[in-house]
Amino acid sequence: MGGTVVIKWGGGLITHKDQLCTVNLDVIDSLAEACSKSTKKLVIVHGAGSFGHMMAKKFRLAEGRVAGLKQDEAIERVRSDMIELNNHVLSSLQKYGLDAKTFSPHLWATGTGPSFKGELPIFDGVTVVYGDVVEDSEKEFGILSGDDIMLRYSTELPNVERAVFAIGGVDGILRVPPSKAGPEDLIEIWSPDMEFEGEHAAEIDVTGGIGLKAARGAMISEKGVDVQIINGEHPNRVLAAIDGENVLGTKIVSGNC
Ligand code: IP8
Repeated sequence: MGGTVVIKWGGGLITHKDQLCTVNLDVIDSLAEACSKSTKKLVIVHGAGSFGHMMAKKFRLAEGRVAGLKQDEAIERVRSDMIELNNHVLSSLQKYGLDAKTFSPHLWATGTGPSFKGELPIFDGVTVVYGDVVEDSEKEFGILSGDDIMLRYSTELPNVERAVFAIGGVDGILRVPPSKAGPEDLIEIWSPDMEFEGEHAAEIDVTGGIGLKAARGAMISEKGVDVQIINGEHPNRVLAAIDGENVLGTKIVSGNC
């Protein structure tokens, strides 16, 4: 067994983002199968997609308590929808023979953003966590993105070899929005001093889209951990990225090297 690899399964990859609570089981199975072929110790962080963002947006959950909105019901709904999505992830991992255990963040994490609090749970087999609605000492509650969870796991666990962000629909960070991009627009090595015109579906997405992944990726790489963003629809790329082989995608470098 090699070192640890922390991998994000993007919410837009594992769900159909524009239809409430619709899961993409084929993609989940192909990701689980790819993960089962690696000998690395894995931490899997999955996003929310249509299981979290739509309700969170409607009830303004990322802002914390807002008077006049039925937010308590919405919090329970999003948490239970996320457990449902996580159950799909876990069953698929088990189907491919992986011993996996989930730690729901609302039970161990508080606060949002890169310095959220809580001791990071870890399991001997595959550790699974996800973006969630968590308590917050100032706002009462908020949305903790899987991208922030990626940051802390990738930089605080010992022996992390690399962090991989598997996303849907694109091969990595593109110079121009995906709708206008050709293959030549893929940025193969990105650092924070390079501009790109990311498309962020702010009308659906309550966290940060590709911009947040790039920002957290840069913070991870600053600590000396390799970071790659890849298209998770290609299982061969997922396995190659986990194993540290050369693969089509965007490598993130901190800018200090
Ligand atoms: O999709 C968001 O997590 P992300 C979590 O990883 C919720 O940014 C509940 C919207």
